[in-house]
Amino acid sequence: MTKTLVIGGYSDGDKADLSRTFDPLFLAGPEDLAGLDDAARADVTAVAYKGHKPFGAAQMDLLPNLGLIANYGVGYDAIDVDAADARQIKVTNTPDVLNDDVADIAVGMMLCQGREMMQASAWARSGNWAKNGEYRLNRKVTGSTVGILGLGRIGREIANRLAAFKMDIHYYARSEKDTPGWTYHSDPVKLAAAVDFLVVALVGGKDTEKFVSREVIAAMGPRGVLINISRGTTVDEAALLEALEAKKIAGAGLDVFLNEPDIDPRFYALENVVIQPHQGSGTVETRAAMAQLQRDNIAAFHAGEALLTAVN
Ligand code: 8YV
Repeated sequence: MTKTLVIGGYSDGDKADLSRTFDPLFLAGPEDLAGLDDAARADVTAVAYKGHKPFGAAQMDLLPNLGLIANYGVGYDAIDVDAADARQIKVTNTPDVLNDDVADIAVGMMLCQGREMMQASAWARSGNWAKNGEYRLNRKVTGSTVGILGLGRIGREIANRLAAFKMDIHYYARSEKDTPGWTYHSDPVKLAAAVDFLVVALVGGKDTEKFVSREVIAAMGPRGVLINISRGTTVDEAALLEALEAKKIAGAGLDVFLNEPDIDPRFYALENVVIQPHQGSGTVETRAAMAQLQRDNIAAFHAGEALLTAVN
């Protein structure tokens, strides 16, 4: 009775690594749990979870001997931690190892958005550079004012990078931090009104749903650019699409969306949006570190040792 149920889309390398240490049973998604017979489900003591589909009470109740859900990712909003607590199931995640990559993507999207790098590349690739002359002038990024919503581990990495871009750094967090030279705002609407770039680095989940509200988006104004590397749920996406389409804000750089990967097709028509396919942590190095941390948590659980990065 020490089977590890591995749920989600893992690479062949990850699957081989999991198979070396554990006795895995692979499933594509939580919806496949119902297809397992009672005996197979009773064998499962740990779940290695990857993905963003909900894993809640209904799924947990299908696994009567489950003791651990080890999430592949820092954000564990897909997992109902209250339901896990009620069943004495431990949850772990993979914090810190991905901070650099996610921060890099946030800064990259700011540069791409301001400097129109996607459009400029397409324009050069068209072969008409000589005929059309210089690409149109665009927007300076260095020296802008930036607002970071959520100054957690990833938010700080973003702010540190932008400090090197000589930016005036403002932030919202639940409480003021020891950040000499950075300006704290307790009100996200006032933060949005004070900055050129608004970067969302909040945790996902119910508490932050539509935190970037219609009012916050309106406060950004016509020069405002929204960058989101957190979760699609943190932004009122209907309000964002309306503001982008009506050019009430200047643009956006988005790595995360509601209903991803089936994102709202209205985004495709917007030239002022840089779209990334939720690839913030998607480097070979970081995904290997995330997978290792997930395996280390599972190994600690099976050995009865302290979990490395426990959530509950
Ligand atoms: C995903 C992420 O986990 O860590 C997070 O919270 O959003 C990502 O790193 C990754 O895309 C795997 O699903």
